[in-house]
This record gives sequence, C-alpha cells and structure tokens, in this order.
Amino acid sequence: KAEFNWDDPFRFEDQLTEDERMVRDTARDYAQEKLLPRVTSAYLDERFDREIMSEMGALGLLGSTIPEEYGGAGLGYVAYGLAAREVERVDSGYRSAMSVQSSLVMHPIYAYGDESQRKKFLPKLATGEWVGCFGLTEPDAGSDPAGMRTRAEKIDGGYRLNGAKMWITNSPIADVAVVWAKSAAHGDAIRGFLVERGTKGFSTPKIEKKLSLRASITGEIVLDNAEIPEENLLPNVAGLKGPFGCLNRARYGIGWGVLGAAEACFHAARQYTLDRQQFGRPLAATQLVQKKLADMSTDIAFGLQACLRAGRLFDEGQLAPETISYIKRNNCGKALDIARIARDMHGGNGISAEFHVIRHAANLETVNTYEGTHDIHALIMGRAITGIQAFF
Ligand code: TGC
Ligand code: FAD
Repeated sequence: KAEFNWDDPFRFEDQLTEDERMVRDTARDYAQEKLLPRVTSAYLDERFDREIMSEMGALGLLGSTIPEEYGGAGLGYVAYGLAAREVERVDSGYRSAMSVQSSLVMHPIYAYGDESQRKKFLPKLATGEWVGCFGLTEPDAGSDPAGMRTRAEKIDGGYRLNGAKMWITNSPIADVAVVWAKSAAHGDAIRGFLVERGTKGFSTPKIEKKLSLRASITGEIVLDNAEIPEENLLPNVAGLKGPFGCLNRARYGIGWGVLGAAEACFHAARQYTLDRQQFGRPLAATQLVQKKLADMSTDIAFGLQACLRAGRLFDEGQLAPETISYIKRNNCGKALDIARIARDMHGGNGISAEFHVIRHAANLETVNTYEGTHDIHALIMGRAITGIQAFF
C-alpha cells in the first residue's frame, strides 16, 4: 500500500515547486534558529525586538510579493503563505509584524501610490530599515470601519488630519503610518495618507498589559492637527476598497500562518502524550487522546490544502475575497481549538511558557479577532451565499 506520513497525510509537500520549498526552508530555518530561542522572554517581558524587522528584511521576507525593482523579492503568494506558516509556527506576533509590513504597508504604497512614493518608501520598508503600520480601526469603529471619525481637511500644500486609531500593530515603532481617513476634499471618501514619524501632532502611545500577542508591539495613533504634504496622499484609490484590498492579502497570509501555530501545538501534544505515562501506559495509548490527535491532524491537513488552492488562485489572479474569508475564518477557529486542546493535553505543564502551547492559544484569541472577527467573516460569507447582507 502507499506510504502514509502522519505529518503530511495529503502529500502537501509534493505539490510545491522547488522554489517554494526553498523559501519555506529559509523561513523555517530562520524562525527555528533565530525567533524560537528569544520568543519566551520577549513574550514574558511584553517586548518586540526591533531588529527582527531588519533580520526578516535581509532574508527577503518583507514585501516578498513586491517586484524586485522596489526591493521586494517578486515571489508568488504560495511562497508568501509558506513563509507566514513558518514564522507563525513560532509566534503569531512575529507573523503579524511580517504581514503588516508586507500586506498592509508595502502593498498599498505599491498598488495605490505613485512612482515617487514607491521609490521613497518601498526599498527601506523591504530591508526593515523603516517599519510601517496600518491605521484603520478606531476606538468606535472596529468591525464597521465605514463608521470611522478620522478626518482629513485640505490645507495649502497638503492635508490636516485629526482623529485616533486604536489597536495598531507596530505603531509605537513605526517610521511611517498608512492612515485611512475621510477626506472632505474628496466628497468624504475614505483615502489613504502616509504619515511620517516626526510629523507634528502625530503620536503613537503603546498599549500596555495585553495578555495575548505579547511579543508584538501594539499602540494607538493620535492625530492632533497633524499636517502632511500633498505628496503623501495615496493618489490611486478612494473608498473602503483601498483598505480592503490590503486586508485581502493579510487575511490570506493569516489563513496560512495560523496553521503553523496549530502544527506546533499538534506536534507538541503528540510528542507529550507519547512520552507521558499515566496509569502505566502512554497517554497517547488512550482512545480520547487519539481522537483529539486525529481531529487536529484532519483540520490542519484540510486547511493546508485549502490554503494551497487559494494561493494558486491568487497567483493566477483568480482568488475572490469571499474565498479568503473561508480560510481566514476556518483556519483561525480550528487553530484556536487545537491550541486550547493541546494545552489541556499537556496537563499542568500546559500552563507553563516553557511548553509554548498556552502562548499559542492566547495569541490565537487575537488572530481570531483581528482582520475581521470569526463572526464578521461568517457574515461576509453569508452575504455571498444568500445575496442578503446581515451586518445590520
Ligand atoms: P461593503 O459595502 O461591503 O464594501 C465597501 C466597498 O469596499 C469593496 N470591498 C472590497 N474590495 C476589495 N476587497 C474586499 N475584500 C472588499 N470588501 C468590500 C466593496 O466592493 C465596496 O466598493 P465600492 O466601490 O462599491 O464602494 O462595506 P461594508 O461597510 O458593508 O463592510 C462590511 C464588512 C463587515 C465586510 C467590512 O467592514 C469588514 O470586513 N469589517 C472587518 C474590519 C476589519 O477586518 N478590520 C481589520 C483592521 S486591520 C487589522 O486588523 C490588522 S491586524 C494586523 C496584524 O497584526 O496582523
Ligand atoms: P467590535 O467590532 O466591537 O466587535 C465586538 C464583537 O461583536 C465581536 O465578537 C464581533 O464579531 C461582534 N460583532 C460586530 N459586529 C457584528 C455584527 N454585525 N453582527 C454580529 N456580531 C458582530 N486594526 C488596524 O487597523 N490595524 C492594526 O494593525 C491592528 N492590529 C491589531 C492588533 C491587535 C493585537 C488587536 C487585538 C487588534 C488589532 N486591530 C488592528 C484591530 C482589529 O482589526 C479589531 O479589533 C477587529 O476588527 C474587531 O474590531 P473591535 O475590536 O472594535 O470589535
């Protein structure tokens, strides 16, 4: 009979190209050798090590799908997904840093910016010399970004911005923020503005005391009469489709990334229950444990196949945003379940940072919420399935 590999039941590996495997291996080696050894202390200290951005930049992991002439690696979306999976195998916060820079900062500058904006910002963001952040969510506008209050008003030679953004990954260390605001000069349409560090009236207080995603830095963006020059308006997009075009890419990467975290938990639970003896035999010899492992393995294997198909469609320019909701929603929900169950299977040890599973479970609470909550993606899918919107 054909050979079975418990770690790859559908021979996922065989479906990748040589180049994709190379990118995956580079990301895996980096994540295991450089990220894993420092994640526990970073998490416990609620610290993001800034040099991670430069390390990722040096490996071509920032803006990897952006063409090489702007400093990107010109890779496809399957390769991008594979890298996200490897980084998130260590910590969702590190994948967050990579996704925000790549999909939420470099992508809009590339897709909606003009040539001088591309040349000024993209190469520095690609190397990690500059860090970017993406400000869409506000204290009173999360799932419903159309309700944002941040406004831009036209002034001589530029724009004056007022408002506040909340829960913004990397804002405290960002050199440039992509800020979405309603612009009076453009009929109140939502427009994207590049706000650079040092702009008077622009500040980014850190949000402290998070109990999830602690190895990622999160903050606010406060815009108090912040004046930016005309050339910092993203000229080529207006309306919510601007930020959503970025979210499509980040959500796609999350679909892959969370499976890395889920695999880390599954592998840990398998090994732990093979090693741990109770009642005179390994925990893995019990029916309950085997069922849990079978469920984990199934959800991960199915999730990977769906991601790969989505990635191939993305590379062909055929991936519908609604399809992205399938992988973002289902893989986040399944990964969160897997992490919680793996935590339980580790017994008391499962609550220790040393065993990693509780850190993944706590992180995945955030990942299940940001970039569109689990239920918001159900509503996006429900609208596509029925033709009826049920948001309000
Ligand atoms: P709706 O009427 O559906 O759409 C408004 C306009 O946008 C277009 N559009 C899209 N375009 C491209 N891709 C998509 N996925 C799109 N979805 C919608 C749409 O065609 C329309 O265009 P036009 O030209 O007709 O005006 O808008 P709505 O207000 O009804 O939206 C509803 C809803 C719930 C789907 C949407 O607001 C939503 O997705 N909410 C969730 C918000 C969210 O995901 N926020 C994420 C913030 S960023 C973040 O979390 C980063 S975490 C980073 C990290 O650390 O990894
Ligand atoms: P709400 O929208 O208030 O939702 C609360 C609950 O109500 C959820 O369960 C939701 O599913 C439910 N709900 C909402 N509307 C409906 C409805 N119509 N029907 C049924 N249920 C509904 N944002 C950025 O812009 N940039 C970032 O870099 C960023 N990074 C983040 C990092 C972290 C650590 C976190 C936690 C968040 C980040 N976010 C970022 C914000 C994130 O996108 C929002 O938290 C998310 O979109 C949800 O918005 P909210 O928190 O306002 O929750």
